[in-house]
Amino acid sequence: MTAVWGIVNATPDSFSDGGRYSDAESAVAHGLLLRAQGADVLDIGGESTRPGAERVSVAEEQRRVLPVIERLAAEGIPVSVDTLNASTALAAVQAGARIVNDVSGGLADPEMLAAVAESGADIALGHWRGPSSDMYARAEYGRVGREVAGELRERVAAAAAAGIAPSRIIVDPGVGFAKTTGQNWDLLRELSDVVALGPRVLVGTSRKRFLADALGADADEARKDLATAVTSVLAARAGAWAVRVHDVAATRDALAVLGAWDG
Ligand code: PMM
Repeated sequence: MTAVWGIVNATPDSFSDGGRYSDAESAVAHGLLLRAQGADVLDIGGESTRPGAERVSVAEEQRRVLPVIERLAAEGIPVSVDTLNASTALAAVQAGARIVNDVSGGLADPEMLAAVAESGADIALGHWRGPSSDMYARAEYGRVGREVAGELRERVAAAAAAGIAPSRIIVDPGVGFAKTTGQNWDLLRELSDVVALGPRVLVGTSRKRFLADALGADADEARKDLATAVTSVLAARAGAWAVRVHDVAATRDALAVLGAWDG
């Protein structure tokens, strides 16, 4: 059965409900809800990597994510930390995270791969060609699946060279990162190139802009979540080991239907 990673944003106001909870408390409550809905892993992030998003300081990132990781990990829940920073990755593992989710595949912080090797955590290496601010300038591909797989192969080799055991490595094609809408669909269609690399494959399509482009400009969050459940099932069918989503309940249902179909 394909694993489901539930997205927990430890960012201010993400789940604000009139100030009744502090930001950390509402992120923990949201994580517990996603776990109850069937998330296998909770992915905690304190900095948005979306196009045009502002960077936050490493100290602020850690202030946001560490208390949330500590509380969710203490519940026995497998937790990953979504970060580009080696020092945040190390502190997160000390707080109980078992996986480091680096959308840059270790490229953003030169210390990242060595830090993860030392920590003993698993690592998800994303396909990335540079910061979100100008990533579309780098969206040039011949055959996107083959090129993404080739660049991920280099990141896997770098991770192994840094001392991370191959069994601890996960690869992610980086849907939406330095890819146009058409290239994202081509990449998903060619996911077998990434699956053929060997490591477990994680795919994140949740609420991304290319889905809205398929649905129409007026698509709201609920419609994008339904579309995400569909792409997550298709990714599972194409060999993904895990999908990273906001709406865990819908994706769990969709994967259960796929499981029934497959018998
Ligand atoms: N996408 C985002 C953030 N983190 N991590 C992985 N492994 N894969 C992704 O595709 C990915 C990610 C950006 O989306 P968000 O802002 O909705 O979380």
